[in-house]
Amino acid sequence: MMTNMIIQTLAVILFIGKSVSGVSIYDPDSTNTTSKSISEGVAQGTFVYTVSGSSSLTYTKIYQSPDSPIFGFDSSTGELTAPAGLDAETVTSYEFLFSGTDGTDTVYSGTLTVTISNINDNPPVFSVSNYTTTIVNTVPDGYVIYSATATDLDITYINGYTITAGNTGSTFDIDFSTGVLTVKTASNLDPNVSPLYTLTIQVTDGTFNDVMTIYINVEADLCVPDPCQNSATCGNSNGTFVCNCTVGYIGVTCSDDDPCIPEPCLNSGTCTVSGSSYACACAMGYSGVNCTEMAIGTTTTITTNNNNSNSNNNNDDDDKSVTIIIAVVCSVIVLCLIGAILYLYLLKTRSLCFKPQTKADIHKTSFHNGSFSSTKNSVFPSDNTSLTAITVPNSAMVKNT
Ligand SMILES: [Ca+2]
Ligand SMILES: [Ca+2]
Repeated sequence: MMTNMIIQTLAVILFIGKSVSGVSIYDPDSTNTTSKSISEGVAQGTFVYTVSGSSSLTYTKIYQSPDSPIFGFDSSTGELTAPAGLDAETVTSYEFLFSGTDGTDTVYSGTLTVTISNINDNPPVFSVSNYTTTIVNTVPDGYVIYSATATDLDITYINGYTITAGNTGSTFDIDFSTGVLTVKTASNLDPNVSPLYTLTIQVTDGTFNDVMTIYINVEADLCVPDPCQNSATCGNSNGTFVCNCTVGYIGVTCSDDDPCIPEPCLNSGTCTVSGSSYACACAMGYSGVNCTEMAIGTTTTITTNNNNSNSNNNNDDDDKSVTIIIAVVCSVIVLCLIGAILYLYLLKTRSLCFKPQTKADIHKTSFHNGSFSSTKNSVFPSDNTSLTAITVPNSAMVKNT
């Protein structure tokens, strides 16, 4: 577009005010444009447009965008013709600019736009070439089996879907517009008669076709009679039944109570079902089967009440042993403290009972009724040495008669 504007601007500068007699192409400084539409499927050389009806000028295609494929152009007649390889899915329009000269003066056209219209020149293609599924023999009429989809590179297209083979007894149906495959005659479904259907699905855009294969296995419904208990819902999966239990029940048939309801794990522990039992994932600082025990120096501890799990029971025993050891150590410390206090008390008491006496005090002592008396200065040292440090000789004692 920028190139186009530059060319037109130059044309205005160079040829403004000039005219070429008998020329019907566009005034170079006008904004006139015109358009033309051709099919992407036209043959090479097909006429597209005539720049001018005059035969007295020599014409030039001075501009084409995009520049490929190159449109044909006759400089004497001014005819524009289609190239080979037009593709509406790639380029939807082209723009052109022309000039005409009588040998002396030159004029330029306005912009010619050629639009490329779509035709159905691309086939539809299925997203997958085959699909396998399994249904049970109790599904109802209208049961959706598969939704076939095909893509088409054409700008616009209409695809239609049909079953072309394998639909024994018209057991199945497919929507022509949407490609949705359903069960049409459910009463035909019998795994003992036809355990497998192989359907050929075709898609067409009216010109081109594609096919895919759908394999449908038919199995007996294991949910009839319903094996699930306590209001559970039953489903078939890979040749067996699956019970979706309601809250509070577990087990293959939902016949067992959920051990996590009510919540057995305390102190923010998390309960998970483990077989027919449960396991508590304890919060930091707690341990034990139900996270009721304080854990010392431990992080999260997972325990279980599964009697078959010796390892978890051993963990509980270890926790108890640690607790007992700590209790014993504390008791010993307390007893030692009590013993020390008692010992100090006894020492103090004995000290008071046997307080050292001075020699004056002992001098005052007399023994009566067969006791002994002492003579001053014959027994005791001159100082106040305690009594226990003195030996009294027998000669110093006189028995009173
Ligand atoms: Ca098509
Ligand atoms: Ca097309």
